[in-house]
Amino acid sequence: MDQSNRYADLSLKEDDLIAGGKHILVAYKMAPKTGYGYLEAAAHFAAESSTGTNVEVSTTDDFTRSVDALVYHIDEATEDMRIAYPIDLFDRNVTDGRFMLVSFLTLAIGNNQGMGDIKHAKMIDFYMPERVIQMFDGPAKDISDLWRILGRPIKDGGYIAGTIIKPKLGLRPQQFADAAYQFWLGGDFIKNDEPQGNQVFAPIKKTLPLVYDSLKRAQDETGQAKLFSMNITADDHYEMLARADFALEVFGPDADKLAFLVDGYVGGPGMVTTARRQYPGQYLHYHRAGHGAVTSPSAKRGYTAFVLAKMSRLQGASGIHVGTMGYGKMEGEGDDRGIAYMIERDECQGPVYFQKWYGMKPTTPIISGGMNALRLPGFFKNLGHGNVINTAGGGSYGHIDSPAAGAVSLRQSYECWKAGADPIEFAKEHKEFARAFESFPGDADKLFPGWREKLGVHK
Ligand code: CAP
Ligand code: MG
Repeated sequence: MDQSNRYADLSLKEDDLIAGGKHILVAYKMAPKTGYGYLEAAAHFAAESSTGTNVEVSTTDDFTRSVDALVYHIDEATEDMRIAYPIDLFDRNVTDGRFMLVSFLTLAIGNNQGMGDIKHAKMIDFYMPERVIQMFDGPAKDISDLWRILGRPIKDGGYIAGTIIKPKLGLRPQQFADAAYQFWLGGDFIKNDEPQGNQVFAPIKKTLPLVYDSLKRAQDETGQAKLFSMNITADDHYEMLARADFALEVFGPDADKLAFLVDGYVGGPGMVTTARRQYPGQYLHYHRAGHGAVTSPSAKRGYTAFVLAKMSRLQGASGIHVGTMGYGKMEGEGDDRGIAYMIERDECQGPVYFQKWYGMKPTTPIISGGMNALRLPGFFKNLGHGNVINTAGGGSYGHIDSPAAGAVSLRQSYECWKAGADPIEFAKEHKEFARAFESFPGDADKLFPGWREKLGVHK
């Protein structure tokens, strides 16, 4: 049934919709199945994403039609399809009237992801009007809170050298705590790896007190504050709280140095909001493991990594992994810098929409995935700044001298970029950075050909 006379209005102007402030706008890359007209399929998509189904129903009245989602732009050649969703369509909390991300997803990326007349559709951007921005939680803590704890300027406080306890799984409590101590002797920030939790060989109740002891010893040894991002991911809301409450009790007077990590993609919006609302005093670290299933450029459905990161800021992630923009081991490219800009700035142009955040706290770009001291200078050059958290697992625990040397090499890499220095020349004056060349010779050969001769290193 062609519903384009109801669920499409190509006369609507995007600027008017934005000025009106009454619609959430969503841009998709959409293609219909063979045999379906583009506008017909788009209108059905909008129907199914708002008030309709595949047939007219007798219970529809004029009010219903007033909250129809409307296709307002199509370009079949580029698969560009945009829908205006009246903001009253979306579910609101009975407790405090706020918006909930799950409702945005249920409508904008819900049944429309499996319709018989749609070949594929992927959300590439969305626009939230000011009133909606006001009605999402947004971050409670941001990177300035971490810089303050680290004794840095709370504006442009710079690079936070981090790691992930490796191996990913298989360390018993004392070994885990020792690995943490070793890194903290040189670095700032340690996270659980995304699957690390309460495994039987490393129960949180044994491991965490040892980790806190490592943190205190490293602080005493270095005279610097240290940070730990603890994974509280769990299916059960109360299990999450049990983990978080225990951790806060263990860290006691150092509880501000404890961030909470959630595997937000596999855990879903509810888990992120649980952490954000139950623990507003803690930095909320959003790990996105699994996101590639829908965000990968090879996926024609779902939404992009850009959309995922933008949604996380609305939900209140203090920081989210944004990839390594082609410099690390995960999928990504230089233009992904736009993901970082969208979550850290107060206004930014996305792939389709210019978004203002009206003072909502920024979400920190967290850079992780195959990074080491050799890969960072190129990364910083591409991004244009170093106000990020970088977590390098292999890049720290794979350093041939020690995890602490790995951490120092990461920080030296940032200093090298900031000084605009030539990495080879910089390495001649900075041992840990120089030893990163020998630690990761494959990267060194690729990034700095002839490095051995220049640094006097023989096989
Ligand atoms: C990195 C990492 C990160 C992923 C996340 C891992 O370890 O801990 O979880 O890179 O990817 O488990 O692989 P390494 P993203 O530093 O040893 O590579 O940040 O793109 O979500
Ligand atoms: Mg990991």
